[in-house]
Amino acid sequence: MTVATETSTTELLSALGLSADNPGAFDGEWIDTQGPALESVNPTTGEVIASIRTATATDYERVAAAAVEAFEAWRTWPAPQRGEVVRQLGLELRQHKEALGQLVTLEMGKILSEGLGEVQEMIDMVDLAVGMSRQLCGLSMHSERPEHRMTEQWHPLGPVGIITAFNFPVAVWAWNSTVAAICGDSMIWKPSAKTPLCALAVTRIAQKVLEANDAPPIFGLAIGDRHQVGGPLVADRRVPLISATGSVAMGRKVGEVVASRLGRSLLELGGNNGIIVMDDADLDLALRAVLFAAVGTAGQRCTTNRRLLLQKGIAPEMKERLKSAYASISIGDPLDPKILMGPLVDGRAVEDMKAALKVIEEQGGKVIYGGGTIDRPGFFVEPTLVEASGDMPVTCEETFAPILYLFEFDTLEEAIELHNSVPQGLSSAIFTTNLLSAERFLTAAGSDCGIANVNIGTSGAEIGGAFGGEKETGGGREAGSDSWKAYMRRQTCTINYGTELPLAQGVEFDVG
Ligand code: UN1
Repeated sequence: MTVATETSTTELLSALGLSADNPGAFDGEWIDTQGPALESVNPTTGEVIASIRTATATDYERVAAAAVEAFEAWRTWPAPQRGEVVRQLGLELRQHKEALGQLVTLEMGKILSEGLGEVQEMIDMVDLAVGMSRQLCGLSMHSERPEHRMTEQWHPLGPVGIITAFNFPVAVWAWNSTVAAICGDSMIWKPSAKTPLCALAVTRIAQKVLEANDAPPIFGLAIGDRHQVGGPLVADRRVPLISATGSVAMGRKVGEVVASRLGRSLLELGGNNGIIVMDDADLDLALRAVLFAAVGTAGQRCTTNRRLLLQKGIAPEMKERLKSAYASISIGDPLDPKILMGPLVDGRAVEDMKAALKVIEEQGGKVIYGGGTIDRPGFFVEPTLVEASGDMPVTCEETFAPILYLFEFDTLEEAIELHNSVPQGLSSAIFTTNLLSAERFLTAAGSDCGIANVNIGTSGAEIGGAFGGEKETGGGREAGSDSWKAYMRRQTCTINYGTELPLAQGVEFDVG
């Protein structure tokens, strides 16, 4: 299965309702956008796949106004009926899984198995959200006043701004949009400029489902730059929640603007995820997990394993095994099923990796495997292993590339301290067969991350759990568990079914 030829690329685009030149905004209809052309580039070849006419600030305004109107209608639909629309989205996604997965691979560069996995993640989110649509439960409390009743209920929140990154160009939309939809919200999606075709394809699928159900156009889309779309969206007082995925630098700006208008933000930002391998670990398991977590998606997941902390007894063996495993990683066209690592997303990502490697060298890091780029079209680099130490500031930064820093430690206490010493707090893992070490890693004094795993790598989380992290990762939680609460507003209701008006806290306030 490959879409290497020009004809098959055209066929793939047309199977998903796309062409060589596409409008870049949707408000229930495709808007004849007039903003500058944006070219979608295949990172495997460096060639242009298709072009998009981006949205201007005027186009954004149309999408935002439509989202407000759609919200006003959608919020009156019973939640299980909203769930039914989302269920049908799942049927369409199942039908388009192959094509959409291929498009993810073509436009973003992750291997096909991961491209298909990403669409599966959307489908899983749909199934979860459909169930949630019948479980948006509030609490009831006992009132301190006689003949009074207190309850808590959840209402739709409003139009939600969804800002997504290139590395999960479709799944992260689904994390937000399936839940927001069952919660009764409309959406304005601003996808990454590096993966506009994925966003167009997804929105076309969603459009079909909305139209089949005569549903309001809740799935708005505006592809444009930060001046025309991003800035206006983040500052828009009609949008009570901005859910943003991307770098810490981006999240800091978004968070500031949203906070200044007292809106809510849900931030899922950078990770610097560590894996601790204890002397008693099953090394075969640890090795396989580290390979997927560090090399998978060419190191471009927010959950990518970037720091490997090895207990001294097993460090030499693990390093040797890692070096030979890295040497066997097949690098090339991500549509080829034999390939395990595709390209980085663009030339800038390659430059960023080179710049990080320079700093690594200056700070005393030793590259023990890789470190180079690969001489072929597209944006290919070598997966890289670096012997590092705790006093290298570069190891506190997230470089979105397959660079894995190797540290050594003596005790678990030392490992946990080193592990928690970075500003980010997304995902973490320990490999051990000792129950006590595993449990210690999970205590309040253990991992400080939003995700903490035992004998599993840092990436590839299931959607049933709440996804997100602490510290500079931004504190937001998306996907499963009770994350839906971020997409609704809570209302506390006290009902007096008696004929007296007793006041709380025993306050008396009687006239005459
Ligand atoms: C991301 O990189 O932004 O846990 C999300 C994982 C995926 C999601 C990653 N399910 O690796």
